[in-house]
Amino acid sequence: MSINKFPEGFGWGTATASYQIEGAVAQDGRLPSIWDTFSHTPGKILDGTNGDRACDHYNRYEADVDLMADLGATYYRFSLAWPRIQPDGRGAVNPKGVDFYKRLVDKLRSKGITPWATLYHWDLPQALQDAGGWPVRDCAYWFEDYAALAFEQLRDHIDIWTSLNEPICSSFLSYSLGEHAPGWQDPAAALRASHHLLLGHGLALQHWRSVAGPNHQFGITINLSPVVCMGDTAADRDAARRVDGITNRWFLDPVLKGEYPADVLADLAQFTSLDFIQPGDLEIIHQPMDAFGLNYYNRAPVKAGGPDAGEKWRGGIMALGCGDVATASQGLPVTARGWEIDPAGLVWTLKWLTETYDMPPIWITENGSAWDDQVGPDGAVHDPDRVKFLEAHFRAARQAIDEGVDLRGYFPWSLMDNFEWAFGESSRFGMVYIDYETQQRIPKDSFYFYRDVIAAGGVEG
Ligand code: IFM
Repeated sequence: MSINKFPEGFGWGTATASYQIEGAVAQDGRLPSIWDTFSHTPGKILDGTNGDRACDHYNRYEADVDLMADLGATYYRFSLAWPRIQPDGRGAVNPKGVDFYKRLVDKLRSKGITPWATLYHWDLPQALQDAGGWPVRDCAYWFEDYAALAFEQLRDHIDIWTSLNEPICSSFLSYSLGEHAPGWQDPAAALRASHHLLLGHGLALQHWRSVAGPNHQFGITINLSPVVCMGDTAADRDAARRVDGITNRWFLDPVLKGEYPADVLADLAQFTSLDFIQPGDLEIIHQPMDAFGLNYYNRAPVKAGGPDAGEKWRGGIMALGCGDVATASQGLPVTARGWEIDPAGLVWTLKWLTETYDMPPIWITENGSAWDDQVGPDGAVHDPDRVKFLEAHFRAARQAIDEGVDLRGYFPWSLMDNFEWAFGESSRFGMVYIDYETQQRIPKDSFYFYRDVIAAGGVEG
């Protein structure tokens, strides 16, 4: 069988995030983030774990980079921990926190791996939450200061900088659904948080661009759940429009077009004041970008619900105006998390983005699946479902390139099992198995599969 190769120079990488892997929460001057507080609150994390130890990557980063090198990865996407770099969220830098990232990046570079930094993957310093958190406008400006400080410290080490990871999660899931830190259930606050996150993104990029060198690249990562309308009535179509509006277009349109979607603004105005959107904000949010990070896991099949609808779409709580929408199913196989496996949705999403927006080059900054992995009697971890998942999605990505998408790289989530937020250590997404007690790392079959794909430059087909 011949190899269907990706373009020359395609970026094969892996991805992680600070709170999910670093552990060492009290080491070298780091102070608590909202996730330390939240995960230590009884009942918030499914298996009662927290990020105190996670993968102890802070102390084991060299071995982890060696694993990446063994994989043949050419990129590593990780996030900077705000409470390590600026422990109080404001004020002086913590040199020891910065030094950790310098050591990490030096090690990456020594292995020929390009570092890709995310500034904010949800670990807001607790001190800033105590001062109001993302629902207050000041938070966007605290973020700008942090962005400036981190860039000043690490600009010679890191070329690719993205502002936010998945702003829908750090707003709606965190301040409305209450599933993520800080666990609020206040939809209006969540909406304000979403705007301030986007404003923070714009301020950060504006600042970075003004001081950048020719080597620097800037962008954002947004997760998309393309909506599939599972009914054929006008009510079904309207439900799909509303869900698509609040989950996808609410984040994409300001960043890529400099405007909020008019239909969503009209929906929201029925429920809450929109006066947090101030004159000039959208111009700030709409910054030129060098890279767009897409996180894709699945699509969102929905239909109109009504009072007797079974499970209401999560947006009913997450965001205003979708309380009557019902979750549906496309009847596809699902992962251990119950997420539909939908590689065709990846092709659709990449093409839709390309056709709808004036896109910078796209990178898949996350895509992956959780399974109930176990170490077998042979000491290995066989994860055929993850292998199949990855293979199907790599093919989908290749197809999208053939169909005209400017896709530059692919970072499966995740390098290794890690602290999976509200699911704790119980949900495993890694290509490397972590024994949390011993901290042993065991590459799974999917690791070796991915290694072969990277070495071959593509998948068989
Ligand atoms: O683990 C998360 C990651 O932090 C953000 N994107 C989705 C992943 C799987 O839930």
